Amino acid sequence: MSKGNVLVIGNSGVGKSTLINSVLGEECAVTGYGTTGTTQELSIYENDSVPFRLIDTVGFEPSFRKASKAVRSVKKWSRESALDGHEESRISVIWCCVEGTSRKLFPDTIKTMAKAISMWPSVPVIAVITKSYSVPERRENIMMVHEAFSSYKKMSGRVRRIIPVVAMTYRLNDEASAPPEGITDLIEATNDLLPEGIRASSHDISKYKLSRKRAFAHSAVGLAATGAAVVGAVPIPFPDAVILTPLEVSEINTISRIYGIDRSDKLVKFVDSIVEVGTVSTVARAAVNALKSIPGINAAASAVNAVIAGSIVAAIGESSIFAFEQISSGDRSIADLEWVKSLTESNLSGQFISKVTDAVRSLNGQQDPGKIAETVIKLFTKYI
Ligand SMILES: Nc1nc2c(ncn2[C@@H]2O[C@H](COP(=O)(O)OP(=O)(O)O)[C@@H](O)[C@H]2O)c(=O)[nH]1
Ligand SMILES: [Mg+2]
Repeated sequence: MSKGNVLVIGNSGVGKSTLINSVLGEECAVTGYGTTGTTQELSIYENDSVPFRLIDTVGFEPSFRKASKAVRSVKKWSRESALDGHEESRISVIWCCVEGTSRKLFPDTIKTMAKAISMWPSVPVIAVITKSYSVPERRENIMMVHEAFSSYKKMSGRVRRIIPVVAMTYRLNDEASAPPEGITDLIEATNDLLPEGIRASSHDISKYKLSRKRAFAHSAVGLAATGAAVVGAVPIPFPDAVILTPLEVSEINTISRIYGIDRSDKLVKFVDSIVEVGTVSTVARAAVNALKSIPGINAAASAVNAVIAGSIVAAIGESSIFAFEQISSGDRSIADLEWVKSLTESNLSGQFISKVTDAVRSLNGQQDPGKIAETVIKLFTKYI
């Protein structure tokens, strides 16, 4: 398959590698061809689902001397690949990465980027604002980047889009985090800028975007389940599942943001409805009782409780992923509280206890919260 090449530039530490990982997924491969001798300055990644490679300019630094070394490496890569008979070594899009957490853009950074992109005169540019954790500051960040880039004639006409992103969940504290955001917009915008012959169909891009959202949502469930395994690890009979409420609210809100659901009173009611089902602690009690009566289970009470807590949060997370997918595709309404309640209930009954039992058995007393989360997630995940 013919592919485009996206050049990713930005100072070291700005988040290029994290961004590339987020766009392509962890299963992306480092491409082999044409990189001999340039691996210190460049790493090139791709996967089968996206019609572009990502070229990470590892050696890009604000000093123009270092940046130009990276630029030369890219040029060299293009040339050598072309000589090798690879026609697809032309740069199709450039991502200029700047950090959203810094309040001002240093002139040197912009100047170096302007010089670097002038080496590829007609290639469209997307300005990517990385680490854009603060939603209220986003608009200001976009203005700042817009102004900084407009002040360079060479750049101003070339920046087609300014996209703020969070590439990886950023944890503010136990109850609040900034989930990945902007990544699927960036994928779509980049595809739109590719030459026609290479561009993926909108159907394929939608499919890929959905798979990225699922990956982000599952990782959010993983974080929440790990937190639950920590909170739940107490040696007394399972306490009221209310102790998991803050974690669950944060988990469900995170998933709603990943699926691009607008904040509204309706969303608050929707989230409450899911949590309410989880706090009906009969679920946990039933699980504890069931586990007690099964011969051969002799894990410590705290280990069992940690598994139950992790399982409740994992089950709620899976219900939420399913629910928000249906809502974002327009198949269901956010006002349909009865539907989401029964959906959540079904994930917390029936098979729930047998899944928890399996998890307790296979963990065999291991108390590491990360391990517990990993095990219960496997049992509750439908899509993988
Ligand atoms: N939580 C979080 N951390 C990030 C994000 N982007 C970058 N980082 C962190 O910032 C640091 C530098 O990122 P890296 O991708 O290595 O930057 P590079 O030098 O441009 O490749 C690393 O510690 C990353 O974990 C993000 O979106 N979320
Ligand atoms: Mg890097």
